[in-house]
Amino acid sequence: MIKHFALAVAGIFCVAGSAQAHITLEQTEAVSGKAYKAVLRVGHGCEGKATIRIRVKIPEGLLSAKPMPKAGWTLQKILGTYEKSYDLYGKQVKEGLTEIVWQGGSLVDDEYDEFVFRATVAKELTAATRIYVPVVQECAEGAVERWIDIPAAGKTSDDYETPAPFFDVVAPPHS
Ligand SMILES: [Cu+2]
Repeated sequence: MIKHFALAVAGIFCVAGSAQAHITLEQTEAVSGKAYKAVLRVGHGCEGKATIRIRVKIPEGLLSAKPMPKAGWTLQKILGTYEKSYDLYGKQVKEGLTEIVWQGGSLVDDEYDEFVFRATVAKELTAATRIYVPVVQECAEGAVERWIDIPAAGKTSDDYETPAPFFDVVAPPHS
């Protein structure tokens, strides 16, 4: 009984600080007002179980998000209204994808894969803003990992077991 419990606890989270094993974004900087290609890196399943569904919350300020189709997976695109209206190449936009879901595939725990979408970083998002992209990873047998932790003041993502992937907005080179 005790042994079983210990194994279960050890299996819940990755070792703290092993960012490589979490779900993270490949490009940790995005230029304000420009397109950003978000590559979500999935380093493992949930407690050893295969990943069967990836749900991504598109954060406020990432406009006109478009997922990259992925062989073996079907896409679900959830349209929503932004909290604010944004100027996108002279046009006001206030709606777009607010969630993207890849499902129907199976990524076993000892293999690696990437899930990609592209979006425009609103120019209203100024340099030095950190943007979090919450992801829910669903696995076989109902297992789930919620990569949704956004650090409280005075903390960093490293302080959390399941940090949300993030990137930092940087200023355009010549503006
Ligand atoms: Cu991990």
